[in-house]
Amino acid sequence: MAAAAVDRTARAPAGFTVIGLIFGPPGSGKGTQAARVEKEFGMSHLSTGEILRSEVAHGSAVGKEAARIMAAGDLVPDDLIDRIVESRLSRIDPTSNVLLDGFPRTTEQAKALDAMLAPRQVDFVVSLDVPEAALIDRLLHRAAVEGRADDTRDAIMERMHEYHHRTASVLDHYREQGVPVLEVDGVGDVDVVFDRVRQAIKKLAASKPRARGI
Ligand code: B4P
Repeated sequence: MAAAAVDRTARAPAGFTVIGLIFGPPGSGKGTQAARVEKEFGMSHLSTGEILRSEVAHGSAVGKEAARIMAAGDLVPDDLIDRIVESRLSRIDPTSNVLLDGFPRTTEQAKALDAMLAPRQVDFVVSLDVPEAALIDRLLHRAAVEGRADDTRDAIMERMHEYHHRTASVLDHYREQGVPVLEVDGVGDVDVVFDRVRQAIKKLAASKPRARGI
């Protein structure tokens, strides 16, 4: 029996002009830089961390499930986050450029995103590089200023562990697919780091036809 044909044109994410990811360990400045990239390149910014924190603040069913996991510094389950991202992507204007921040964080999530975007692929990954000691200092500083539930010393150490064991390998997934990974030094003043990010994206856009929509 012939397999049912899949109408890929019906999947909104495949229509996006450019799809970029901002990637890095906890505290590397993904959210900080994503806000600037969004403004500079007119991209729709989707942060899974922000979505989860908003669900927690609203006391939704998702928030109740995620709150304890996030406070411990663990990653929320892949199937939950995949459903959130798929639903949010389907609500974005398909002619937009999209910047995903904090997703994917596991190879399984990366494969789920591949399926959501097929037959397209991610166009680029910006990877922020910051030494662990500086990451811990930044997060402890944020703890003192904002009091975020997952910025306790124990939760920070668990987040670093999860990053090394489950998230770092996501970059290999994209390198194996030939997706450009733009490695950016994330140490220095926020504006200095952003200048590096901007130059890296502009250089890519000038050389890769698929990234010219930015
Ligand atoms: P996120 O919200 O993604 O948080 P993050 O990794 O800590 O922060 P980010 O790298 O964006 O750093 P920021 O700009 O804020 O995730 C939080 C949690 O949500 C995860 O631990 C997990 O539990 C859950 N989650 C999210 N996505 C998930 C997924 N896909 N799967 C499963 N679970 C998921 O910067 C950090 C601090 O540094 C700030 O105080 C900032 O002001 C400062 N800073 C930034 N740039 C700086 C610079 N250049 N110099 C000095 N300080 C700087």
